[in-house]
Amino acid sequence: MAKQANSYRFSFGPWNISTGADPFGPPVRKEVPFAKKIREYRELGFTHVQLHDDDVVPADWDSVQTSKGVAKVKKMLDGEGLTGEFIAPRLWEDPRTIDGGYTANKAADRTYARERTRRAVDIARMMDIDLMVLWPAREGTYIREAKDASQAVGRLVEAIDDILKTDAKIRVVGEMKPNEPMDQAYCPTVGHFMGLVYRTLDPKRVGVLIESAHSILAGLDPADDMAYALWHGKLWGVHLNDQNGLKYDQDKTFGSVDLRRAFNQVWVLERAKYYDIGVVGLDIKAMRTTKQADATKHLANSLAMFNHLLELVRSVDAGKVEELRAARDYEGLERYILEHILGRKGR
Ligand code: 3MF
Ligand code: MG
Repeated sequence: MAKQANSYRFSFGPWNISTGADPFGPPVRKEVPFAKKIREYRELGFTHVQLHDDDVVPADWDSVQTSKGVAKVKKMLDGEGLTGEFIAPRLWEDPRTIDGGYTANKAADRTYARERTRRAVDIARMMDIDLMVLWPAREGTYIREAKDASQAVGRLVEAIDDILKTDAKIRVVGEMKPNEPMDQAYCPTVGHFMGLVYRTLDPKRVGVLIESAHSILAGLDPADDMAYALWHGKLWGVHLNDQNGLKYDQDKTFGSVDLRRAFNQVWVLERAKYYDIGVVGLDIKAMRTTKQADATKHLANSLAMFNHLLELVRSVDAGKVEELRAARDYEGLERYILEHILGRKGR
């Protein structure tokens, strides 16, 4: 279906409809079957589905089972008029990835990670998806002495090269996060990852996905991180959400902590005509207190906030902003922006 001019497309991952289990307590909502989740997308205003390899088919299926399983999911998505946005190898749950995937100390574990990733590329190909997301969850350490950090960086580049060699069309995006589950990730920020991009076999096919909360956890501003990646022509995915300070990764509703920070993310995306580049992805957790019947409200709320902020961004008086910039009147600019966000137009 053709996309309307200037209109954004939205995605979320099936894991965003969750049971509410956390490290301190069991599920509080029922597991919603995958097929039922898929039926929610259109109704909520989403057209694209973010997928891990094992959201599509279990990781231990052989190639025959895998092809059949993938075809079934592809048909399910087609039937709902949905498109897969990306495939991400889920490298952090298997016993062989306890010490990391690509950077594990044990050679057999690294081999598992690389094989599983190649299998994820095959799944992407079967689903007509040309984007692979790498969130290097356990590629880091709890203590610095555990691994050789320089060697680990090289291993990350080799793992990306492996993907590029497996399929001539696949594009790879790194989704960087500074901590959690690890104390320190080897590639903690977008900037770090960009430093690797140009050392891969085919930099044209390697970019980044920026998650708001991950930038915030690194003490950075997500809008500036996005602008940085956009300058490189490398922002091919976003995970919009929000984060209240430097603690565990919260994946809160977009704009729910800091509306101005969210406004600036939308502003940067809009100025770059991101609607022609990629899909606006959300990565949001429902509160544990959320009842079963409201298990998708956080997604609807985030989408609504994006659209409200987009309206504000599109109604910014660009001339006025330029005038205030030229006069170096940033106090005036701050007032204008705050009043604008508050909807106090013309006062
Ligand atoms: C962790 C994340 C991940 C990634 C996902 C797809 C489980 O903080 O954000 O969610 O988004 O693996 O890239
Ligand atoms: Mg994410």
